[in-house]
Amino acid sequence: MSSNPDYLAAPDRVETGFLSPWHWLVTAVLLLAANSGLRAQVESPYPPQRWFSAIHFVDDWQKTMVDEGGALAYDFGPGPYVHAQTLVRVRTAGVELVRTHQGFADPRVPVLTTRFEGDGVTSEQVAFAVRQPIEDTPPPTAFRRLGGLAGSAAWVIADRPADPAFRAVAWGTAREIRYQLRVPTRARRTVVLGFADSYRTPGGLYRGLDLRVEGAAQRNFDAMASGVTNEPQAVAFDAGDEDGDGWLDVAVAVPEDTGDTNVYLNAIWTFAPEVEVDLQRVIRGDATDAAEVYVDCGRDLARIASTHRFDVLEARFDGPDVAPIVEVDTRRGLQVRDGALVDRGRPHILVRS
Ligand SMILES: [Ca+2]
Ligand SMILES: [Ca+2]
Repeated sequence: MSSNPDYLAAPDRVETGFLSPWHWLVTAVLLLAANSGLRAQVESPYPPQRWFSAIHFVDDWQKTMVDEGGALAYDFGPGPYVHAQTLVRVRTAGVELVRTHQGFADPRVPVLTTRFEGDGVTSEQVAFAVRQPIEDTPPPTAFRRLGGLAGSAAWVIADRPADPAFRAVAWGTAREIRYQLRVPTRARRTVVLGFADSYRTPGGLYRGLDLRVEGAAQRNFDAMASGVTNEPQAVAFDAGDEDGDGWLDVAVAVPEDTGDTNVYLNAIWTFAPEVEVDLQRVIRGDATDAAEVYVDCGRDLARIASTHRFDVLEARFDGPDVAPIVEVDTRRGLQVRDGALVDRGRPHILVRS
């Protein structure tokens, strides 16, 4: 691209006062490129082996990605961040399809096309998102999350029968996780926090957690002290609304001596003081019906979303005897119901042909 001395000298002539010289220079370069009539081409002789393309909207609560193989990719976890814990792809039985193309027709429109070929079969798969406002006011919850809402709906497959709330996890990236639980003013409650770590292995990085529950003494907790990955565990607190605001404050904070400043929390239960709490029953999910407040931490964004989100993967095949297969690889606890896969009672994956 040629440079034009008149354009580069332009900052000296700016008199309006609100444009910085830097802003003016950037704008001028863009105009020059647009007027040149040239089509820029970026060559990538050494592409990465793996990549993701975004198909969500700028202000979207759901950030869906598509991997280099055309699969919808979800549930990136708090370690390792780069692996999707849920992948949805369409392939064909008995035919090895190889990707021949992937790209956006227009970089400003998040509709991604991936093409495949193999054994006389071709396939074109188009991924895009659609959203629709939620008209109904969501029912009030007896809890709320403060600060960041980061989390993953599919991080843990517990190593034993456990409450489904252990799967999804709230996390704080170098900051506290904070929840407030509704209680009668100045009431006391037993608060149980649930943890399971799917990332670390025995002897690995130390990631302790400082647990702060209003009205109870602070405790330090390390789920890997047991030496078991994916083990659901629970810690009970004799808590109370000491400041009389009608909320019990819960925080999982970063200890000073930690080797990993990212903290996590899988579930919360509160019980009336007269309820005898057996932590093994809580872990199994057998005490959840007796809880006054039950929080499946890690699903916070979906709970407060103002739009429904639909991701569409439209797959077309051309060739003899094509038998498409929808393949779902996930840590979510999906169940088949009425021809759909449902996640905790809600439709999650539908297939139409
Ligand atoms: Ca959870
Ligand atoms: Ca309080």
